[in-house]
Amino acid sequence: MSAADKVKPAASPASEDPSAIAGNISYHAQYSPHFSPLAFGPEQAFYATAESVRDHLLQRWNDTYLHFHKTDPKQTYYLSMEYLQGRALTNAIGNLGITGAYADAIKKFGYELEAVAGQERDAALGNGGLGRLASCFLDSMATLNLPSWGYGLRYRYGLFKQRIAKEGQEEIAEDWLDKFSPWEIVRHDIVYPIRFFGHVEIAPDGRRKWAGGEVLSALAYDVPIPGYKTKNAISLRLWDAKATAADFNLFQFNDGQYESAAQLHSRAQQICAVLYPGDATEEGKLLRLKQQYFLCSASLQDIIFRFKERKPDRVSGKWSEFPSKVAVQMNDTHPTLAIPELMRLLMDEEGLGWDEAWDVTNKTVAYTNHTVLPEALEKWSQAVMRKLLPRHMEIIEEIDKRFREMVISTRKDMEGKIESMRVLDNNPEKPVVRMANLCVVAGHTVNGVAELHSNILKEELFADYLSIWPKKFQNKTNGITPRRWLRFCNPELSEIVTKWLKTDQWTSNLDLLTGLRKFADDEKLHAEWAAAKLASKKRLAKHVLDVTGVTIDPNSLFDIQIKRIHEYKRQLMNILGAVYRYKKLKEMSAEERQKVTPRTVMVGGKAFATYTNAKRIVKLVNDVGAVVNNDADVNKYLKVVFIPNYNVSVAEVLIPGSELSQHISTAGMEASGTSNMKFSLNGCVIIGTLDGANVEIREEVGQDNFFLFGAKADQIAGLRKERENGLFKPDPRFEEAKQFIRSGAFGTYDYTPLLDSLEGNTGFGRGDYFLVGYDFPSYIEAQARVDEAYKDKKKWIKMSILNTAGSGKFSSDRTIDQYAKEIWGISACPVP
Ligand code: GL7
Repeated sequence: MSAADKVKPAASPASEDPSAIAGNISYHAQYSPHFSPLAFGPEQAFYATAESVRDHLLQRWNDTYLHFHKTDPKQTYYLSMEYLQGRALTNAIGNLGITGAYADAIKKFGYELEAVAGQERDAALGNGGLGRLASCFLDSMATLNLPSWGYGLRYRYGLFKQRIAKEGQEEIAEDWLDKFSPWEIVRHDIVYPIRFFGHVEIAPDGRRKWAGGEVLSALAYDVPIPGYKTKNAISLRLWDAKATAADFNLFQFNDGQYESAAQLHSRAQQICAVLYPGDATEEGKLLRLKQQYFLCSASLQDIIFRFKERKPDRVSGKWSEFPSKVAVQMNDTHPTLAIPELMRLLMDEEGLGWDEAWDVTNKTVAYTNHTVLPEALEKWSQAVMRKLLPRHMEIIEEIDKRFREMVISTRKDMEGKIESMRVLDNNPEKPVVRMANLCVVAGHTVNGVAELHSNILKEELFADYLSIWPKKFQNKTNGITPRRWLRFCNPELSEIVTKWLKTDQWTSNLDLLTGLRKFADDEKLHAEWAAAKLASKKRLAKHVLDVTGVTIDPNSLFDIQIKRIHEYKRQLMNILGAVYRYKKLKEMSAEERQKVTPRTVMVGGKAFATYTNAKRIVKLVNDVGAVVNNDADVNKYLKVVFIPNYNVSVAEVLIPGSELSQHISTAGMEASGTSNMKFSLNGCVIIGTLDGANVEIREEVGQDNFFLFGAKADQIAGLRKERENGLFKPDPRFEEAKQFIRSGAFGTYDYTPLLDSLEGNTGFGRGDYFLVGYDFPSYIEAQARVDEAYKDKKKWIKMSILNTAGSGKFSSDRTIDQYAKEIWGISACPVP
């Protein structure tokens, strides 16, 4: 007998009664064919519970689909190559308001909800902030009842799993579909042909027509996204690539040529195999471009299908209606091919002329820029584009030509700028298509993701376009969903917030948090706040012990930096600071040490597999930790821990337990950052530069509750010049920290190349391009202010409360509401 047999199975979707829910879980345990009926361990309990929750979701998903169909509102389609969904169970039952009922139901099988939820694998179909933002946006779209869907790719392997070995980071394929995902529903009825290669023909009616090449199928998988306290559930539609039976060469197979018989099948598998295939090789580049086109073509065919489905009498003459029914948002340049693809579908399939197709396309698509880093602004080889997508290349050339003509005929004064503004870069050595330029030229709106970033776009990156289209550029400061990032990940603090605000409405109206300000000095609140923080710190300490074997002290200051490892994010500055701290501790007497604020420095994040310096940084953090944590003289006062395999569910443990978090990028380089918002919301104080959303966070929480340091964005270019001219004089503390590492204090690994990147004016080191040396002294001084502030417990808790109280602006509900009103022109469409 399995544990599931304790409860009588019930096939009907569970109500909110724990016994009925338990019956439904038992039903899924026994009648879903995934596991032996004899087994009902925590893992089986998770899958059965998830399938039971899915029944609720499907009901809502269907109702929402029908409601949108009937009312035919304008709908937004969010195109993104990345979604960092994380786990879904806790979030789903939380949004549906059935957490208590499910917790009770699961107890009937002898399990705790938390343990069962902990069995779920993270869906990591993204890299970092950009992908997680897309997932927060979906949560807000559903919660605000907006008619909007997300489109993405169903990668077989998501972002790699990180393991820390002796040599540093190792990457392992993340098999999130190893068993199956209980949240996705395969839609065998939703399939579109996707062509690659081939050539352009002129059809008998004179239209241009793309023909030949290879044709694969895009098959839809829907992941229902429930809104919080609403009946609406929207769709994240993920495409998988398939070849058909007709593509299987039975003759060859019977002849023993197994591989060539299934060639197209294996090529189809490659398309959705991994997120970010390495693109050092030509094959890798081609595959990445194929992925992008696959997403764009399948999504646009589907969007047009639904446009027609909602009103079958819509005739092709009515295409001018399309932009009043459809908004397409491109999440960075990755889905730029949506532009030529929509043009192609409208002209070649639907028979529109260029001008009409262009007008429809322009009114439909908008583009969000997420970075100003030159290496992230995509450029595709014209030759590769022409080979893979010959018809699209023609369309892009025509867009480029018409743009140039428009500038010449209307803006004589801009003629000198045309070469840098145009879509094609025809440099004979390396002719490319500039995707960001294509987005700006073709889209109706371009936005940045924080005030500072949007200003940099207007004043620098896209300044020339601004003078042509002054109204095209907007700012939409990023946000995070308060459900996942406070309500569900930090139940202790949430309860306190609800209690003191006397309402739980803050969960969907985050501005209400300002109501906490008037209690910022209340001793009773302080006691409760401190107790909640300590509970979260203990949970965090347990995680650290489980994954690293290092014991950390919950009474020390928990100082965390978690994000992708990148030189511009300056984890190296953090670790140099820790090295400096360690050296000073070593030099102190035992009495002197007793006055020191004990600290646990935690760093987590993945380094891109081929990014050598980032991997060296990971190794350095681990090496420093190994020495410091085992040094009995000082390890009461300092520990340094590298948290392996940082992902969404690890963040959900780390952020609630944080007290200080580091957002210390070189000013002007971090477009926004979103974990800074999560930390601040959870009552963590930030040490940071005036970069990205830090600027706005500091404004909202108050400058006394933010540890600021470092050069400002408008100084950076000048400082780099200074370095190039040999005018920079490094601070002795900076030299001391580097020298200590060079001396071999942290082992025999050769850190010379990494440290050399901070030296010199040019060459390998790029002359400390990220200005670690320049900002180091003010960083160390800001850290000293942190140490002092932390000694005054009352002061610290007040700062913590005021961070939470000032976080209202950073709800993704606010962000999405602004997109809906100011870019998309859509309104709520709640299921009655
Ligand atoms: C990013 C930015 O680097 C990050 O600052 C921003 O918060 C995020 C969402 O807008 O987008 N851009 C980018 O390419 N990645 C990001 O995280 C990977």
